Amino acid sequence: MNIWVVGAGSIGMLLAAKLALAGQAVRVVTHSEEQARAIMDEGLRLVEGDNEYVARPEAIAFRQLKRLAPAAAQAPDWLLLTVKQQHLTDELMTVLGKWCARGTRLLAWQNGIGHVERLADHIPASRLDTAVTTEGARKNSLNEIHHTGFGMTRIGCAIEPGEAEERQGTEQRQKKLISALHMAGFEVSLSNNMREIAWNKLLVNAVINPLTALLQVPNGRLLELEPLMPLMRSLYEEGVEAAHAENVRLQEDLWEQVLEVCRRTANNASSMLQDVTAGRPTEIDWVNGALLQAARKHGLTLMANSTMYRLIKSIEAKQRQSGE
Ligand code: KPL
Repeated sequence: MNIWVVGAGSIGMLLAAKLALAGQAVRVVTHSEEQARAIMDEGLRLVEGDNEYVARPEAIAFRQLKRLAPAAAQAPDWLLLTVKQQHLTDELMTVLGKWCARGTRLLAWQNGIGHVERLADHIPASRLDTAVTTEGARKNSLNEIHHTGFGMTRIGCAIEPGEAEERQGTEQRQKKLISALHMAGFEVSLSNNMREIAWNKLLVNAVINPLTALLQVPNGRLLELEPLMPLMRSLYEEGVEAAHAENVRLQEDLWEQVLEVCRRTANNASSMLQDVTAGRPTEIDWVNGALLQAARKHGLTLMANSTMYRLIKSIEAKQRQSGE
């Protein structure tokens, strides 16, 4: 299969490396030309347990991709969109939309919520899928990725397909991608309720991500800080309130799952901690910020989530000021 991975951050590099090692034709679309060159010249290194592998995907910078005229003959089967929410610009979505008009399907891997609505302005809804994953990875350099925790991934249509015929064609293509992901060593299943799955994961991220970023600790340490537990619980319960107001059904054992993710990914630096450490903007607007926005529509106030939001926004502002 011909697969393009757009966004060479931790999840993008992990997917590109493992799919290429499993024999798929992979092209990575990077932000910088420097990163594309590093991958082309030296390959994409994957560290997994005690093993190290070198994958050889093709790499191209977004600036070059923009210059290519989309042609059906070269259109990939899949675009795996792995940029963070803050990098989902109109320009990027417009370029990807042109490829999707040639028959390509797009699978969006963003954390949080809100991206489906933005993508649907550029990509036909019938070609748009979303993924929710708990894979853990850390980018060590421009061309080295460390697979820090094996997780699970659910994929499915971003918006439920209408016609039965369309549904069948879609499912066949999704199953083909799932089989490629299985061969690459990922645990993946198909879902027909991605909105619900995204919200369930959102509540996990709304507890773990801001707290790990503020306290500068890996996920597992949250469970060892006794004074923190009531705050974790408040963040979670406010999330439940917002989800119910939005008519989203949550898994009954979701609180247990929050704790389980901390245990299972104990040594992981959450994506928000990685962003803060690197001085990058975070995904707070699409995680706790998205909860606040949903709550506002129903006249709800989420005190704990609002405090997390303001603290992370303040860190971002401070980093911007010291970078000026
Ligand atoms: O999704 C994650 C993230 O870091 O964004 C978790 C599940 C918290 C794993 O680190």
